[in-house]
Formats: sequence, structure tokens, C-alpha cells
Amino acid sequence: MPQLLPAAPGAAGTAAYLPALERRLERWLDKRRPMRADEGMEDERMDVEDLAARVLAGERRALARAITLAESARPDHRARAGRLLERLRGAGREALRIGLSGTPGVGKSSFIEAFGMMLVGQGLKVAVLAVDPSSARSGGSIMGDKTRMPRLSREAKAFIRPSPSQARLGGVARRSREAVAICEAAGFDVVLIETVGVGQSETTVAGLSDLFVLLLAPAGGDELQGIKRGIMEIADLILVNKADGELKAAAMRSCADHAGALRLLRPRPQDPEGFPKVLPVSALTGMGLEEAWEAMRHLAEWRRTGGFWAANRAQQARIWFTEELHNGLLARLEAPDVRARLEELGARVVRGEIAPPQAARQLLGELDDGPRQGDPALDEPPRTA
Ligand SMILES: Nc1nc2c(ncn2[C@@H]2O[C@H](COP(=O)(O)OP(=O)(O)OP(=O)(O)O)[C@@H](O)[C@H]2O)c(=O)[nH]1
Ligand SMILES: [Mg+2]
Repeated sequence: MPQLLPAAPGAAGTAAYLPALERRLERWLDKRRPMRADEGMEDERMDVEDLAARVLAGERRALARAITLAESARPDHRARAGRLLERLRGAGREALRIGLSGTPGVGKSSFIEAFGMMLVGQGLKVAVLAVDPSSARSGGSIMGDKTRMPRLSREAKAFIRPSPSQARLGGVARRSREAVAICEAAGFDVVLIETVGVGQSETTVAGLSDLFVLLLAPAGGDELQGIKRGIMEIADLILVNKADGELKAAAMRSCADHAGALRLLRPRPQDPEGFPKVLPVSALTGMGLEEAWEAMRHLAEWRRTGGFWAANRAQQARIWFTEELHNGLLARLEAPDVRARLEELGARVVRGEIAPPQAARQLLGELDDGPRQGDPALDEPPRTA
């Protein structure tokens, strides 16, 4: 029998026994642990060209890897992600990007499961990306979404990607933007970008989408669920979910109320007659899903013809560029040598040895040229009081 454990301790061996056992256990567990999402990223063989080719061929594993690469904040990964996106851009593929938001429990996961299955049934390829507004929900979202989308997550024509677990530089917007672009290049027809509706995240998701859908639950009576005006203003389609069983009547009333509220908003040039629209749906029974899809397609088609689609995408590309520029500059301040200089100059500012604007200019100059020799602000000995 192969010896799995070290020899049992004799009187003298007890102290050495436990650490040895621990090391063996660790090695054993290590071989069995699931692969980390970022594993293999250092693999030189998997160069950008290869990865791009596989993403374009629709390989799921490559797709997941490409998104992981885009989610990484490491400077060398950023550089590779940049090259990858440039390579993928050349494919010129375009999906319908649908942003979807709603408060917790409104039925987002259930809706995406039902709606996604309907689209897959029509032969479409569907990607689902989740955007968490903060890292507060991290950990929960993966399991939560996969268990709430049991059928879709098994579909060969569907791809579900939970949100990145932590937001650092650039935050969720950048990572999601790149994930959307990667899915698009991988040949998905529809990319659903889901977020839980709290505060800023709806605006972020709307800024990544061609259409923005707000999912609501039926409200009791004639109250309007206290939806912020700003959210109403960016919604292209409001779907009142759970329009089934006992909730159906309340859902229909909610639809009428929201339609009334939408009529009070100023018309937007990017909308055809009748939009933004309110429709009842049920993720449970499937009621209204066809109509919702029809409304989305009509709106998308109208916007394409009128040039609004292209204008929106161009605008989004411009914002993406500016954000990336800002993030890139901020990331340079995070480099260890720059941080050290920042601390140093900061301390001198605090001691009143250099004016704050001059210190900032100094550091910015160094970012461009490296530390300047002979600059008085650098070389002067600290003034003593
Ligand atoms: N009656 C009815 N219940 C629904 C419907 N859609 C979802 N639900 C129920 O509502 C609850 C929440 O659904 P989820 O799909 O998890 O909602 P969610 O918006 O994804 O929730 P979070 O992920 O927590 O933000 C579950 O118990 C669902 O079964 C529907 O169309 N009709
Ligand atoms: Mg959910």
C-alpha cells in the first residue's frame, strides 16, 4: 500500500509530524483545487494572436480567458488586453447590446433565463454579463446567477459571465466594456448586461448598451415605486415582471401608471413613436417575452436606420477612450517608484517646502521624462525653520 502519511510519530517525532502532514495535505489539495480564473495568464505560448483567433472562432475557454485578461489591472495584462481588443475590433462583428437593470428580487435572473432561452430557441447566441455596482456582493453573484439560470447556463449557445469580484482602477465600467467587446467579437448576437439597480450602476450599464431595459415588479395601488427620474429618463423599455397569478392585476395597473409617467417626459430624438414603452412580462410563464423582444428589435432597427445607433456607439467609443486615458494616467501614479516620489514630494508640501502646484508639476514632468537632474525643487536641501 502506498504510504500517504508520514510515519506515525515516535516519542521524538511528534513535533515534526504535524507540519509534514500539513504539507502533504496541501499538496494533495492543490492538485485537486479548481483552476483559478487567472491561471495560465502568464503562459507565454498563449500569445495575443492565438487568443484572438480562438475568440473569433467562438472557443468558450478562450473567451473566458480573454475576459479574465481584460479584467486584470496588471500593466502587462493591460498591454496585452489592448492588443487583443485591437485585433478583435478588426472582425467588425456587432451584437445587440441590451442593458438590464432592476432592484434586488425583481426577477432579473429569472427574466434572463427565460428570455435567453427564448432567444437561443430562435437560433441566436446569447452572452450574459453581470455588473455589480460594488464588490459588496462578490462571491454571491456567481452561484446565485448560475443557480437562477440553470437551463441557460447549460446551453451551448449561451455564455454567462459573473461580474468581476473586485473593482480597482477603472472600476467595473472599463472591465465590462471590454468584456462586451470580446463577446461581440466571439460572435454573440445578443449581449445582455445585467446590473442590480442601485445608484450609479444603471447609468454605467446604459453607457455600455444599445438599449436599456428597466425591470420592475408590480407595485401595490397607484404608487410609482419611487423610481428616480434619472432612471426613467434613460430607460428605453420598462418591463413590469411577475405579471402572472395574483400579481397580474397589480402588474397591469403598474404598466398604466408608468406609461402615464413616461408621457410626462420630454420626447427624445432617438425614439420612434410609442417609445419608451412599458410592457407586462412574466419570467415565470413566459408571457410577454415575445412582445418585449419584438419591441427591442423594432427600436434597434429604427435607431439603425436613423443613424442613432452609430452615433451612440461612436459616443461610447469616445467616452471609453477618455476613460482609458484617465485610468492609464492614474495607473502610472501607482507604480512603486512614482508612489515613492509622490510620498516624498507630498511630505515636502506638508512641511511647506514647496508649493502644491509646483510639486504636482514636478511629478508630472517626471512622469514624462524621468526625474530631472538639477531641478531646484528636487535638489535643494530641505529648508530649516
Ligand atoms: N410570480 C413570479 N415570480 C417571479 C417571476 N420572476 C421571478 N420571480 C421570483 O422572484 C424571486 C426573485 O427572482 P430573481 O430572478 O432571483 O430576481 P433578481 O432580480 O435576479 O434578484 P437579485 O439577483 O437578488 O437581484 C424568485 O423567488 C423568483 O422565483 C415572475 O415572473 N413571476
Ligand atoms: Mg439575480
